[in-house]
Amino acid sequence: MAIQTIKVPDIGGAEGVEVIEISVKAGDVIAEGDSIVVLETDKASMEIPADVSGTVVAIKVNIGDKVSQGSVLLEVEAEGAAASAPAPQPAEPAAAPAPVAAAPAPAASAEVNLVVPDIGGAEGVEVIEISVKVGDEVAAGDSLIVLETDKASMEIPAEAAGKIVSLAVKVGDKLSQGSVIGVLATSGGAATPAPAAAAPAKAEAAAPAPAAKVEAPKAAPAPVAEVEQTGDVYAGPAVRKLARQLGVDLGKLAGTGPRGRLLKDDVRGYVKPIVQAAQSGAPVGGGSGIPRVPAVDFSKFGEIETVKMSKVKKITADNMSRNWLNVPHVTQWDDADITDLEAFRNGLKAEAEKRGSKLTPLPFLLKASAAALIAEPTFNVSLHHDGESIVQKKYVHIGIAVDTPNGLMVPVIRNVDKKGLWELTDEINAIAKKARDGKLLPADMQGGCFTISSLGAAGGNGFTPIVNAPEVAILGVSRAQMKPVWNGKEFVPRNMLPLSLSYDHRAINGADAGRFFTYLTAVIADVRRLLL
Ligand code: CAO
Repeated sequence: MAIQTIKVPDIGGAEGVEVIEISVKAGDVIAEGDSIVVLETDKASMEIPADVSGTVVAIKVNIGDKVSQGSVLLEVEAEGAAASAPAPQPAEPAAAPAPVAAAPAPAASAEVNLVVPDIGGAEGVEVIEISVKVGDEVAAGDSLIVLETDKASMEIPAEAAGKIVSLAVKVGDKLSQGSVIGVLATSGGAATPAPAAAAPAKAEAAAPAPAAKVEAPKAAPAPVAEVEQTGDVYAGPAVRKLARQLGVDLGKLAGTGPRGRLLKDDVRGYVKPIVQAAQSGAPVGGGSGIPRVPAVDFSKFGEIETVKMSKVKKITADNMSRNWLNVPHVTQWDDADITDLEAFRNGLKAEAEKRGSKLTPLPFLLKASAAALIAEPTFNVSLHHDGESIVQKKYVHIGIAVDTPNGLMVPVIRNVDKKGLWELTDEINAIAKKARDGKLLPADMQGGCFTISSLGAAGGNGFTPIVNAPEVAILGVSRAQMKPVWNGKEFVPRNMLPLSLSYDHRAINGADAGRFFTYLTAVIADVRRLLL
């Protein structure tokens, strides 16, 4: 077995830097460039990427440990290393220069160009985030923009303190060394910036150059490596730092950046309502003020096993509590007669098979719900966070609850009102598969106006679905069954679909809900009504 150690590379001469996060555990398979630990000084945080691929055998540091260049972080059984082969020496990553947006030496207070420094020779690197806006005051070391290649993302911090006068880039632009990011009016007495471009690591004696942020492909592993596959959290150092300053657990947030990357705005968006609620005098935590369920040692009563919740389950749990506590729910029940719909669907089954798809009642329910949202627009709203307005939506996007091995996911089907049954069928099948494969992107789950939670295949007569705020209503679908229905003269057997409609009583009145439900069940009972 060929064991290699991964050590702290050159981190700009910083000594005794704290380990704030360990992104891997023993047994994990890591690839070269994967983030393994995050270090933080009082000025900067930096991700240390692996310089070898393989299986983690042992973690040699703990959170809170202080490390310096050369400290051993991990032992890794190197990939593909033959059992008999001599253990290769761990590759010592070369010193990685810190990327800083360099400005020519300014006078005490002057306007200077912010330019992309040496980024390891990478050309045409995409801007994926702009962390500042015109007028912002930045300190030396504050992140200006984030660049991302297909291998790594890197933050470009300001070399000097000052005020952003103008920005010359936008998200999606492709930049290389020397590209102008914008203009900075330096503050008097600001840190003397390094000469333009190639600002080598030791730019600031006190702040270790965020060496891990630099990509020097040939000499050093990728900086600020993507953490998507190695840990729960995909975020750059500046976002992590902000989260730590505010006490936010990034594991609880869903990123809205490219490929689910967490942005500073995600952190701010999470914190803002909590602060607003606190300032308004309302008790934080949804206004519940309810005592916690006491902790119980279940092992006293028999054998137990404690299993960590997946990230999806944790997010779902938080969302459910938030929605349950914030939304005054009302649930109404009704049965829709799907005898004719089922006859129509069964008649289409052969055609569906020929198309290679499976036609269930769900696309019909999507279509009918879209029509009901248009007929009764009070259901297609969200409450504005100012507490004084209603946002009326002119589009019809509907989420479907999908049961996945990781937990409940709610991908959104867009413009349901404009799509036909086959298109919806294909889309449901594709998005449900994507959800079960764990490949949904944040954008796939955003923008819903209404949700359908179908437990029809599982069974049950009815349930009270929880509104998926900021939506204001959700339809629960239970198992259809034949029931005797009085037609005015006699009882006839009809295939009845139990539906439960939960809604936010702040946005929707019982009378609105009655109209919506009557319309919905009528359309389901006779889908020809969709043509009217
Ligand atoms: N009554 C009776 N049968 C039903 C039915 C209903 N209401 N709804 C679906 N069925 C049948 C389907 O017709 C299909 O049977 P056939 O193959 O004979 O036609 C079978 O049940 C299986 O359907 P399905 O579940 O594969 O497909 P779907 O389109 O109904 O649902 C999806 C797709 C993705 C919504 C579903 O797979 C799923 O994940 N449901 C769980 C949703 C959930 O967990 N909700 C709870 C959220 S709150 O915890």
